[in-house]
Amino acid sequence: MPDIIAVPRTKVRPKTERPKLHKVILINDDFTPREFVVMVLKAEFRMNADQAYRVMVTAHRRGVCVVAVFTKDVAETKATRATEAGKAKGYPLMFTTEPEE
Ligand code: TYC
Repeated sequence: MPDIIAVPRTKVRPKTERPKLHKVILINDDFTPREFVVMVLKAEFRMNADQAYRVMVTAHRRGVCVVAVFTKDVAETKATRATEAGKAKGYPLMFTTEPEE
């Protein structure tokens, strides 16, 4: 009797998890000048004047505003650089990051 070789008919497709994106969040404060916030947003996040102004005003009115999403490394680097830009001028300007759901 010939051997029966079972051929698996289901394809194994290993799922590659997409790396989670991280939000950069701008936090309002009472001291950093509006124009400075706009300048940092333009420089670090490559926003135009209009985009930067809208993000700044949203944080000013609501307390926080999502600036953009990036991979974890890029989000953390940009948030740190932008926060440092404020610190260098003596402002308490703060950018944080958090993973997207
Ligand atoms: N609230 C600041 C002011 O009135 C401006 C400001 C906006 C500061 C957004 C931080 O994330 C910020 N001068």
